[in-house]
Amino acid sequence: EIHGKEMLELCHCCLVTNNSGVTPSGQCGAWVKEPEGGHFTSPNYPEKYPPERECIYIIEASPRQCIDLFFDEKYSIEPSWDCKFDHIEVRDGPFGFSPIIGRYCGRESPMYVRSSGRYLYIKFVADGELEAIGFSARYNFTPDPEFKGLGELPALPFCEFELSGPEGFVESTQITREKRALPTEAVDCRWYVRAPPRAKIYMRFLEYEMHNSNECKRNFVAIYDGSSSVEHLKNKFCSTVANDVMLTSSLGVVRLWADEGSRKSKFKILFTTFLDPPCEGDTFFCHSNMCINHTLVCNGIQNCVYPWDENHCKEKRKPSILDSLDNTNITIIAVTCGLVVILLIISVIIQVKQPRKKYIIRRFTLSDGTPTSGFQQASRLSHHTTPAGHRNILAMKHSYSQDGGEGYREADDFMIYEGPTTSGHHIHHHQIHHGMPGLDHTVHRTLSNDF
Ligand SMILES: [Ca+2]
Ligand SMILES: [Ca+2]
Repeated sequence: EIHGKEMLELCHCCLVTNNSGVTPSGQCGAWVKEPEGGHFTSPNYPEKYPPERECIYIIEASPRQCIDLFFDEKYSIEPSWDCKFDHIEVRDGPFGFSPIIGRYCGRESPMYVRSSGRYLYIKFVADGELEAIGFSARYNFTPDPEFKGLGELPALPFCEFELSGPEGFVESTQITREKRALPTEAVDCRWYVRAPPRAKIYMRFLEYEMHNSNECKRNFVAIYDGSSSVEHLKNKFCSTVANDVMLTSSLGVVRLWADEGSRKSKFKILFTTFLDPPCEGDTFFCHSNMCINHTLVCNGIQNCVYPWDENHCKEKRKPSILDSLDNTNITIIAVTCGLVVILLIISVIIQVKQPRKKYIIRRFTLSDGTPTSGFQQASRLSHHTTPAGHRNILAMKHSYSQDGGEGYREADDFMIYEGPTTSGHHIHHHQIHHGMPGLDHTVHRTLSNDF
């Protein structure tokens, strides 16, 4: 048990100070790691290397350090034009696409290489025929001249997190929330995201901002696929954008490096674990080679690469809108509605009261009012007495068609109800109110005083 604990501590030490790796592991020669450096060789060195072999060695130095790499003089690789058969390739960075320093074969050796940053990528390739003794390389870590004067970096706080489940958030705010580091301290934090066996992990950036953008030595977010070892480093972001990452293993590691002056660097990643199709049980098919947990459908978070899991979720969204109405909102709506109703009532009262100076109400009935005729007529005969006492009679005949198609029709006969008449007035204005065809009509006639 004590041995196991020691191994763990040793391993942790390796990760921090000498996180170097080789792929495929166990097939690519020897690798001795020491705190200040180490050495590695091609397979079988100093015997001939085997045919059909591709080995990738990645060296990682601690923050503010770079790498000096020396090749042993006892060196030989099958020569070829442009080194297109067996060769060694050295790159300045952790990836196969990092800037190339050189490609070597025959008797030509890289001799000495210094990295510009914390990483070196070395690839050794042997084809199917003609072998040689290969190479042996030694490296040591040295302070990065770029950080001269800053001195040695103080010990970094231990900062690791464990996450699991069908989905979850990896976020930089967790560091301060859980008091893992002071705001003035540099951090090198890791989040281990564990999916069930056979499952994979999709990581989507919801938020990403590096305080010192494009200064990769000062701050970056890295994503590893399989372990936190450098050979499993999949992406490293330090510019203005970060892309979503699809992992192929069930262990994802997110790492944030931020020096003392970069602690405003922040990110938030949504991780979703998924299985390959065909989708079994009640898993949901994302249309992008992902089967996700059914609980992630319509949960308000886009888990699929395209929002298939959040489409057609209206039934579930409706109550959420109602739920969002709190008491204040309801009060405001109620008061507004009440005011509108009161204003309406007031305006109706004013409308009704104002022209009521003098009304003459006359009723008449259509003698041949056929209910289905679709038209109605309102006719009026009005008269008033002149000051001289003579009676003038004004007769007006109107016919209205309600549907427009019936056209004009004259009223044949009508009965007139004569209300009280007044003298000394002129007809000035009238209003006609329609009822249903054939029903009694009420005609309001307004008379106004001209004097
Ligand atoms: Ca060869
Ligand atoms: Ca979802």
